[in-house]
Amino acid sequence: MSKFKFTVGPWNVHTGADSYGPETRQPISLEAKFAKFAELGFSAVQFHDDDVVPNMNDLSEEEIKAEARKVKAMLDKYGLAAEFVAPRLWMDSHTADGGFTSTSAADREFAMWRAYRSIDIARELGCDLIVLWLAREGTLCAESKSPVTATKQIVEAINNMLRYDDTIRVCIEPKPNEPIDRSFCGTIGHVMGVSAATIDPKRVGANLESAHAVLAGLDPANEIGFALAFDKLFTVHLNDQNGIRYDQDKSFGVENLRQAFNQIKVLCENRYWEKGYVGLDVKAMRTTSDEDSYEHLKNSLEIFKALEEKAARYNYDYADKLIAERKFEQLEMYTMNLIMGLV
Ligand code: XUL
Ligand code: MN
Repeated sequence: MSKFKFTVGPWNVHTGADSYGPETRQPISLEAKFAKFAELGFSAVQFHDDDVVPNMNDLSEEEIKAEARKVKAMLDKYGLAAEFVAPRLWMDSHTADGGFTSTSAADREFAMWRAYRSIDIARELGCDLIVLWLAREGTLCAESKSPVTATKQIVEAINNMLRYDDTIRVCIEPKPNEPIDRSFCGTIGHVMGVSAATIDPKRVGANLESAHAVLAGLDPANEIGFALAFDKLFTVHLNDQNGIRYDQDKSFGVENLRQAFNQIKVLCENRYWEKGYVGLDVKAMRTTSDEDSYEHLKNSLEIFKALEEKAARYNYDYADKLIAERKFEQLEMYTMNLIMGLV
């Protein structure tokens, strides 16, 4: 039995299209996804604003809330909670140059409108968390934006959200690049700086995604630890990534098992299960068939739980003794043996 509660987004079951080719699988309805998520043992669902209300740009504020209530009823039917809502500030023509840091004032206003509506939707779904994956808050042309102005714009956008709702929490999911060349807020360290500069730092935290840390050349477990040290790890997106390439969203643990183990180890040592959900931001390979649309989720859960069991068996007395004697070769081999199933 895992101590953790797991979440997933509708985008984690997708049709297989990528930048170079069309769909390879049939689309699946939101309700069918909910049914399967519940069957697989997920406790909650993560959403983009337009996963909940697809045509939201064309609707009034009241109509958006009414649509969100329908999705809430569907969640209730399957015993699922909503974990967070994230404004999708990268698909719309208004966000071609980003949202909060766009060079167009009208587009910055649109981004705030979507952020406020995301809060409204979160409230209707019964959750208090907004995730900001700042997809295009950076540059393609380095000279197109001032990094000082842009950083202040991000802080101000978050302040506006905190003012709009007294109890909502906001967390940034940092990523160093892709789709933009240079991000303004690429690591957990950046997020902590932005958080500290807001009007209510306690309500502004981080969502660490394993693959994004790897893309930044950093260790995901240390990034998780850095946020935990400030009590700012509001959620996680666990997955895996083969080095500094395009964002791969591989199943958790399939590239680097030791790195995956250490993410779980730091989460367990800090009783993260009392603080937040474990989100699995994983995607199926393009070659996956329709009938295997959920295999990557099952695999990620299975690997997580197997590593959690190993973390629970970690012999801290033995490890402490080795650390005191600086016998790090032995400590490393003990850890490897545990992961390999030899102890
Ligand atoms: C992008 C990414 C997104 C966010 C949600 O790399 O991870 O799926 O997690 O907006
Ligand atoms: Mn993510």
